[in-house]
Amino acid sequence: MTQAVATHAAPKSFIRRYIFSTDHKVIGLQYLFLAMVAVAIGIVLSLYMRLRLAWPTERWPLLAKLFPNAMAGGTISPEFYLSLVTMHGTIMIFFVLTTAPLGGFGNYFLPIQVGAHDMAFPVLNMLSFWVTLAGFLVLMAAFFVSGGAPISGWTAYAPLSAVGEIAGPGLGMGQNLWILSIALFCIASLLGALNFITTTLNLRTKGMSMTRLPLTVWAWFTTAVLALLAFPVLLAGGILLLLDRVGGTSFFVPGGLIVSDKILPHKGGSPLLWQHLFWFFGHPEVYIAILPGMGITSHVLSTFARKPIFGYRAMVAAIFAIGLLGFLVWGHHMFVSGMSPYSAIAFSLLTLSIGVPSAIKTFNWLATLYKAQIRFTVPMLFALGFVSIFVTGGLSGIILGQTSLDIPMHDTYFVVAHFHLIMGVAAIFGIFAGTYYWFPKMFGRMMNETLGKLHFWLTFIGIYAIFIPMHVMGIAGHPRRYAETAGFDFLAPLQPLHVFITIAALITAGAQLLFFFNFFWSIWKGKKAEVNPWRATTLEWTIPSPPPHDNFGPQTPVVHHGPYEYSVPGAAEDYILQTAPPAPTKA
Ligand code: HEM
Ligand SMILES: [Cu+2]
Repeated sequence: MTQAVATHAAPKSFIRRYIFSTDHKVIGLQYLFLAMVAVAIGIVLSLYMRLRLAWPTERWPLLAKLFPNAMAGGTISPEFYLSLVTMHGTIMIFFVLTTAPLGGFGNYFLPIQVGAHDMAFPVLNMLSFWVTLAGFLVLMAAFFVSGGAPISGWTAYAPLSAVGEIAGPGLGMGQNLWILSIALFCIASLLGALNFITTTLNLRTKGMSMTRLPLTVWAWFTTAVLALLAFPVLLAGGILLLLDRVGGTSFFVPGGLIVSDKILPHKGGSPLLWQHLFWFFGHPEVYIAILPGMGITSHVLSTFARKPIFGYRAMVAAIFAIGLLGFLVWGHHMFVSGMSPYSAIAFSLLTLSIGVPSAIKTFNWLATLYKAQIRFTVPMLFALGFVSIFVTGGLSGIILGQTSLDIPMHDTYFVVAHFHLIMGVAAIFGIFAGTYYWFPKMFGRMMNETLGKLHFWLTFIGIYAIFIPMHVMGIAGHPRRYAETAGFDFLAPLQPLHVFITIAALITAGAQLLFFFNFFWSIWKGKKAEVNPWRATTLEWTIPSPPPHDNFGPQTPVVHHGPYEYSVPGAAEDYILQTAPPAPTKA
């Protein structure tokens, strides 16, 4: 039996259809395109940094054209380097890793995968995209105001971020814009999170019990819960920081602080308070970035291994455990802040305990692959790459989670290597897996496999070439956020590694052009996609590619099967759609 529902007709005008659309699919694509613009800018900024690190005395008149003020004379000053670090980190974390996996794929596919016609609150959904875009534009504006972009890093540690331009370039208007941008982003993410949670709980179609949800939906749902609990803390912190800067308050600035020979008028605030607020958000944020990637990886591995995901319930429990524990470990970013060793032990133990659900997930991914007839498609390669990078990045996490090891390693390149692998690149691989997997559904055409495979191998090898040497540099004591090492004799022998990393980064970044080309070329010229090109089981593969405005038409689908019924003994084919009629019960 199918259920009839009241649906609204597709809007006619171009503006209502593609610009101010309330259709979750259009909004999902808007988020994806925003993330693509953001990642391109983020990569360019990282290459500027890499060039400076490899060849510190070189002039770059051509590159200076993009930043005529900041790069007057064609060189990157240490201050401008810090602006680049700040903007690169902020863009990547917020506008790429939060925007694409949750805002992009979550919006597009969560309603379809639960069998709904749209999100629970379509207008809020539209608003959340436009507020995100406003946040992005405000952040970009920081490059163009007097003083330029802030230099306080993506963590905006006080008092540097709190006392205004007296403390350095970019800390005037640039820092204000940064705070405003992040505040907008927080508001948008809250609106989005409400939608994801309500849609998952209330709009599931008939037969779609919680245990029949694809693991992607579980991942987006958990991520939304994290977003709902974490972003308000950052928002509050941001407002207090702004008040310290413009309202004369002293939340984060200690009394008697002297900057540039002047005693500041602030009294009795605590810089550590900012660190607590920031990381109470910041650690869950790294899970907000990576959990959707875990969901996509589970989904894609099962599809192309042609086997049910191993331990479905354990996978759901592990996602929840990671989400919950993620709120209890923020102190591991503050081991050197003078905290009591007793709290450090608690934070350390809790941090290491996240290894348990992470290991469960990894074990189940490998068990899913065990004795499988794997189809090495491009999305599958990226999902396998995700597992590889997640494990590599996780291993250095076990090292940094221990106070005794973190204290010497803190703020070195070891940390840069760790977080880029576990959060940055793993999440990016999840995004790539999702893009190659769902492209046929979103655009009705296939991406080119050969180009995709070339893109995968260049990126996979390139990423390791960039980030493995950084571990070595960190152990040798190379500090992070330093534009150059001249004057530190013990770092001189590391310079060839810097050159090696920069060349690897240039090649890896170049390889991303293959992806962009493949993406846009395939939208218009790719081979036409069938309804279900991967022979997959979940609801999005039962409707046309691309799906019509109201997804399922006037009827909602009825679900009779779990999400990963691959290679079921006795079945006619090696997959069973979730909507296939129920198996006849034996008499
Ligand atoms: C081609 C790939 C990338 C390269 C070559 C690259 C390079 C860099 C460099 C050179 C730094 C500055 C290190 C320092 O001086 O401390 C940095 C910092 C950072 N990157 Fe990346 N990056 C890449 C991708 C990403 C991605 C995908 C993310 C997403 C999470 C990311 C997030 C960050 C963050 C959060 C920081 C720290 C900013 C701060 O210290 O405030 N990066 N990256
Ligand atoms: Cu953390």
